[in-house]
Amino acid sequence: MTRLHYFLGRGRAETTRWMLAVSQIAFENVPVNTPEALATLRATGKLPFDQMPLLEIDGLNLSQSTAMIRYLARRGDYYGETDADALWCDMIAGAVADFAETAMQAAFQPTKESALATLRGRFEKFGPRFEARLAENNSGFCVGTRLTFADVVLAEALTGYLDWAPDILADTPLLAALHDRVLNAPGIARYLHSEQRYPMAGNDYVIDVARVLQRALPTHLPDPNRFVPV
Ligand SMILES: N[C@@H](CCC(=O)N[C@@H](CS)C(=O)NCC(=O)O)C(=O)O
Repeated sequence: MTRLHYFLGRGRAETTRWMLAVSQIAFENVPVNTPEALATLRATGKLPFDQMPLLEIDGLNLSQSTAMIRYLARRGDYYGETDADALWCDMIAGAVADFAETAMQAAFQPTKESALATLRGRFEKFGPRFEARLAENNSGFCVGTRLTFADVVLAEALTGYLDWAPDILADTPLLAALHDRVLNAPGIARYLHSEQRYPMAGNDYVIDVARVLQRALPTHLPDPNRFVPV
């Protein structure tokens, strides 16, 4: 069985979940929701850098979310047709990682207003560039003429922005169409409606992460050092 070990939330495991979903690979979310569970996982020796997520698949222990999505892209033929396609997939996925980080950090911001301002600023930088790439490629996909992992991670990141700013794709119709296309891919649609899909991160998730990692909370939350060992 394919197993994905992570907190009870989307975070850095979510792109891997979308790639598993599009590849129609059944998987189990293994929740790591206590410091003890993390210590036990670390003691298995399966985390080469002591970090989550961990993906157990094909008898391998995969670390680093960017390596996971590329492994799944090669495995499922979502890396384009040519070396040039693969290069474009990597360039776009790299830009998407920079863009997605802002959505991932939004729940950790002190107010909804500050999170939204940061998200809108980041979208103004990257949104038009992704739109231009889709216009240039002119196939409805970011690379070549069929779905690649670049499309999947871009749609996942856009979902993170849309959760906060539902109007954000109003002026980028090609991006909006790509987002729809990926969300309607059979494996993705099924996953998004399944119990495996975690809700958008809120304070509960922020607190859970700090508790599991025994780290300080963002300073706007009460008693920010409550999980820091004394
Ligand atoms: N670049 C890594 C980042 C992994 C990472 O920072 N994981 C965090 C949880 S989201 C973690 O395990 N932190 C504990 C640590 O670094 O010791 C990836 O994308 O997988």
